Amino acid sequence: MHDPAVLRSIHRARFQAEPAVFVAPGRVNLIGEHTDYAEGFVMPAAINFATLAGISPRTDGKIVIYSENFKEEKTFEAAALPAAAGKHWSDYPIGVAVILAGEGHAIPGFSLSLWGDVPLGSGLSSSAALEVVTALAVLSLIGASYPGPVLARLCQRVENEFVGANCGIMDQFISANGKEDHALLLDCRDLSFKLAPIPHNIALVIANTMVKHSIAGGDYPTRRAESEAACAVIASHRPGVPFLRDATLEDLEKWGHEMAPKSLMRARHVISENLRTVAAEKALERGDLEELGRLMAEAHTSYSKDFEGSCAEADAMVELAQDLPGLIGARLTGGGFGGCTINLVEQSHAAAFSEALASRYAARTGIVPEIHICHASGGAHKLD
Ligand code: GAF
Repeated sequence: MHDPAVLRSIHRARFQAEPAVFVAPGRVNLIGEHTDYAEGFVMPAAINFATLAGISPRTDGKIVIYSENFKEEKTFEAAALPAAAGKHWSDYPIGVAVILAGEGHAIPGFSLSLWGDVPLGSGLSSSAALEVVTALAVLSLIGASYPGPVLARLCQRVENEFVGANCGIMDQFISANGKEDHALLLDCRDLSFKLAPIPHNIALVIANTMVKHSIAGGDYPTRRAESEAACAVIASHRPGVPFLRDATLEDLEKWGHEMAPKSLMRARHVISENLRTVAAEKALERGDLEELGRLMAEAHTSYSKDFEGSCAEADAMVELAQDLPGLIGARLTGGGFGGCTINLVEQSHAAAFSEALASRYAARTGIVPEIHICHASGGAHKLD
């Protein structure tokens, strides 16, 4: 994580004011992909890449947001917040102000400095980190606060209602509620969760394919729509199935022939992924790492073949990891179509594993990957 003292001095120099400073992490999802918007299960962990925000009040009614990453400043009027997103990085922080205003909060002028090290467009939830850290900062400025799950919902609404990305709750939830050394088995229906301890001898090795990932593009909403179309077919026979969370593989056997072939494939992924995610938490809990690895491998195949959410580079990254010493399990993580793979690796092998994977991947694809040895971190909070 970047040094908060540096952000403080950036903020002071730019705005001549002392900021309150907050942090929100990115995330990696161990298993449970495209199940969140089906009200199913996910098992993410917050990671030690994060976005920092410094905030101080202003008296001129302006909201001035500076991004150290983009070296760019953007100004808004607090009394006339934008009605629509501008396809710009500032959509995320100003979207938070818009959603909070819609909740009845009076939004004052403020200066906000942002600086993060969550790799952008890599499927590690840089945008969720940006939303959550901004929400914490603005809420503290106006003397309000929300429980973590409510904060996560508000930030999800920034994506859904302001930015225009039809994502689920996973990324905002884990950024707001992550716990050091733990993954969370999250039930996306009622937002209850179970802490899943990650043993100290397991490293989270995150391998970036360097293929850009975006959930705003066409593929994410298309897959979501296809899976929801399958659910509608099941619901026409069995009304107790509002979401694929409620469906079974037997439902697909009975009524799959009424679905478009792609819809059937998407639904098979989502339904089986829910089962795998719950099973993976149990395997982790009883220390059955072989079973955990098997479930991750199965999840990747399902994501790649049935959901068609992978890409040649991510498939290669997973395949090339298979026989490396120390690997417990590998799969593509996050929204898909690029981004990163998550590799659970025995800590003592993590460095050699990363080096070998990087050179194999470069030799196979001609792309130099970025590989990070991460650990599960705490959720968003204020920094002293
Ligand atoms: C992206 C979305 F933002 C999440 O809500 C989730 O659907 C994920 O893709 C896929 O599991 O990260």
